[in-house]
Amino acid sequence: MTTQKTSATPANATPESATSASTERTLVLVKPDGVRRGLAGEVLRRLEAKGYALAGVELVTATPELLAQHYAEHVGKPFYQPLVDFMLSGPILAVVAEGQRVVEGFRSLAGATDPTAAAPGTIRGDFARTWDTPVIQNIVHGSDSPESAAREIALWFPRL
Ligand code: RTP
Ligand code: MG
Repeated sequence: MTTQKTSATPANATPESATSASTERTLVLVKPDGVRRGLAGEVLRRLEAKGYALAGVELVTATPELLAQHYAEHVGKPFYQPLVDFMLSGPILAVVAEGQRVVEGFRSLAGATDPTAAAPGTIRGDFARTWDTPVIQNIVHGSDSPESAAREIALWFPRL
């Protein structure tokens, strides 16, 4: 009996290893509420199960300066200081995920900003709810455009 390869596709040509000019990166943050509740692994699991690659993972404690840059678009809004206080309330798992259309793809995995409205099956829909807190707590952050992703990755992973 002869042994035969069962696939004509070389192992290094699987979709999982394909990087190209269209490969995108996004910044995902498991916010302090997510880390406190032991959901960091669940967020990584969902990213990997969807097929995205992890290009960087680091547990970090934010600073007011880093958050002022990260949330520059929200400086001056009524929820800005509560948001900063919340993001300083514990460690954050910072993740760079990679794949075609990953920015849009992770926003879809995360679900709506308002966790009460977020669809079941999404991270926020499954694991977050509304509380009587000064700012919405919704487990994860995901960059909202490839341009935001590049800016945010440079802030959280200066060596990547
Ligand atoms: P994120 O930046 O965290 O991925 O969330 P997002 O794009 O869905 O929402 P964004 O408008 O960028 O707001 C950033 C985070 O601020 C908190 N937030 N609280 N009215 C409120 O209390 C309020 N609005 C926004 C949330 O934690 C939101 O994710
Ligand atoms: Mg945002």
